[in-house]
Amino acid sequence: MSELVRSSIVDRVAVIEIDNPPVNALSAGVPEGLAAAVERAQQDASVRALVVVGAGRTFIAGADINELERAAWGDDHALPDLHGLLQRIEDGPKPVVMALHGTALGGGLEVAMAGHYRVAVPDARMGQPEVNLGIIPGAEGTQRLTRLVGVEKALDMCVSGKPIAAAEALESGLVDRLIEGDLRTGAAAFAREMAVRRGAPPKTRERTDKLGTAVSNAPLYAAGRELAAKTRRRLEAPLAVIGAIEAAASLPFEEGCRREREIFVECVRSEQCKALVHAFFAERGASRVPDVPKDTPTRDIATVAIVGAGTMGAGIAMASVNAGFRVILIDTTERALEAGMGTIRHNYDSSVKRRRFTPEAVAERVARIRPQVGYGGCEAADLVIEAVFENMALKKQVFAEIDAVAKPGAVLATNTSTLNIDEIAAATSRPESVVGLHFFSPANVMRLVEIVRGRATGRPVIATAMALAKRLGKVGVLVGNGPGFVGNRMMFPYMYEAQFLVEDGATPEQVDRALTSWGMAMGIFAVDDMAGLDVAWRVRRELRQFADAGGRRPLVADRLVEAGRLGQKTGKGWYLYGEDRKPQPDREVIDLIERAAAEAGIHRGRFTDEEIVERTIYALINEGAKILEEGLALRAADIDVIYMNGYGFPAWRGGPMFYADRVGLPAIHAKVAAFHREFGDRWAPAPLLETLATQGKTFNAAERGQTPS
Ligand code: 3H9
Repeated sequence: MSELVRSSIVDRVAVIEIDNPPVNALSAGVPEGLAAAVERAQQDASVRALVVVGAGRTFIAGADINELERAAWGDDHALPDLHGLLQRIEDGPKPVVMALHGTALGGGLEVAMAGHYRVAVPDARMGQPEVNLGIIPGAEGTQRLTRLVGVEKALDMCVSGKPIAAAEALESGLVDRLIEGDLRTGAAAFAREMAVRRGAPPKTRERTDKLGTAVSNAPLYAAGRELAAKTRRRLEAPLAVIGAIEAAASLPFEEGCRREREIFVECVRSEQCKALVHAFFAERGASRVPDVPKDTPTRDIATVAIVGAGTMGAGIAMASVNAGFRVILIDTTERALEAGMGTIRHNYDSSVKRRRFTPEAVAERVARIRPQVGYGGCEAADLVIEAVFENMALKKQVFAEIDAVAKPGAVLATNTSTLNIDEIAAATSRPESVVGLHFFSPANVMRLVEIVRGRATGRPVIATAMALAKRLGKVGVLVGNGPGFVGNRMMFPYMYEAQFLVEDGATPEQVDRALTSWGMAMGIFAVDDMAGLDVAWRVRRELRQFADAGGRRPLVADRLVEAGRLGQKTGKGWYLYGEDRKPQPDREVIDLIERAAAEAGIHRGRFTDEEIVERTIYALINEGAKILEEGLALRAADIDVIYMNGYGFPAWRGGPMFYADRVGLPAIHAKVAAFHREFGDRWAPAPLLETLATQGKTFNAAERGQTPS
């Protein structure tokens, strides 16, 4: 018997257990082992019913994404095919009960739906998240799910990729019973009950009662497409999956399955699948730090003190209470604290309106935040996060004060987005406890945290910061201590190039449109307005490295700040903002740009969207290559994770470094070298880009061992 699948018989019920840690993925050997165990139990005269259950923390979390990745890169042998297994489960004469806990996702839910019945523990979740990997369910999931829950619900689950809770699964017909108490015992009892029912056990594939008609389904498909276009912009799989659900409702089961498989295979081979699978592993790989092994001891955190109740501090406080921590929110005046608590209440109010939280849950969270003037009580904090103004002198003063009150063993973190961690740590008597936690605004929403390692930062402190990011539901990426760390350092050449394009003849609107059509969540000028133009202005003054770009100084941004145009908060920046906060082009800005260009003797021309994208995105890539070479990022994939989670880079393009790999480094290098000749020093190709391009290598290949095609 395969060790991945075990069977035992308890009181005439065969309990088949899948044991493939960590998440019982359907890796090679699991489907075969499961099919053999089902076959044996069906043949065994002493068995009346079967229960399939997952060992460890979950039922099956889906196909093995490693195999999927190999298939995406051209290895057809790795393409998972579960048809034989599903048929064997569904066609057997004895009832098969799928017992779900943890998460039944993707191929896991597909296996579960081939069973005759499903039972689940109340905190189990079920979903078809395949679209997040650029594919659709490929093991008859679209066909069975549509039959079990109906077209509307199937569309919702498959297009959004979001799992549903067990209670919702029960209500929609996906699950037959919830089991309180021990799952195996409850599932076996349920199986015995079903075994005495007359007739053959029900087959999902024979059901037609929820399939609707062409007329009743047409508006549902239209709504599904609208939802996909709105919420999953430019993604191919969410639209593709609607085609498979249409097939489920309009074709006989076998034909529907064939159609689903065709679409699945097409999606697996797509560029988007390669990128999204890269994103999946890149995110998980980011937590691996070579000299900080997984078993590094971490410090316990229950109470978090946050110094600074501004927008950032308030967002971090929300993220912290959402994760179950107690929070002390510190500022220098009652007024500042009231404003901070006001921001927090306002944000939670809108979550209640959007039904994300109940009013009771919000009240409980807010009650866990203790606003406080001064550092009294700060000695109780296990972690202190400084979130004051971006100014070195102020940060040093705050750290000296924190050092005086924080208990031994507390982690001291700074939320600086650009400043030198070592200098900040030197203001304390315990630099080994100091780490950067660079949250992104709004901190209660954005998933990225750059964890900045100073020269003295201790390994347990890094491990604690990594664990904290996970507990906060965020993705932590370790970066080195250089100006701007990784994300913001790359942002400057990208942003400046956009500003030069505007001085050279484009408009902010044209640049932003080119970038958003290419896939960026927002245009760079809209981002600058949202962050506040004074932020970059201050950085330009604080850090000489960012004052210009290889000799050329942007002309317009400073003038906008001097004119009081600080972005959204003042109602105008690169754009004009009305009540609706939508950016409107502003003639005044265009005049200012034209004047600045004329004074500097710049000849203004025209640009295609392609030129705009190349100048901005390639600036990002070239800087990324320098960062990689300097060791500020551990791997190219980490840079990808940072850009996809913190800067609105489209995940379906896999991040800037993965995108560069796919375009081909020789082509990127040739273009960068041409820009170098045309525009001078700021475009000097990164030596690493040059080397890899010459050797025919890629940024990401070494990391995942994949063969770029
Ligand atoms: C599919 O099923 C296609 C079918 O329709 C077609 C069939 C023909 N495979 O996330 P975590 C690893 S597509 C391989 O940190 P958590 C993960 O890399 C699949 N490995 O844990 C990590 O490894 P490491 C549809 C997987 O508790 C470790 O497990 N299914 C897989 O925060 C822990 O992961 C999905 O898309 C996998 N399927 O969350 C589900 N899943 O420790 C994807 C995880 O070496 N998975 N690993 O870094 C998830 O959403 C989360 O992992 C899960 C656990 C919620 C399960």
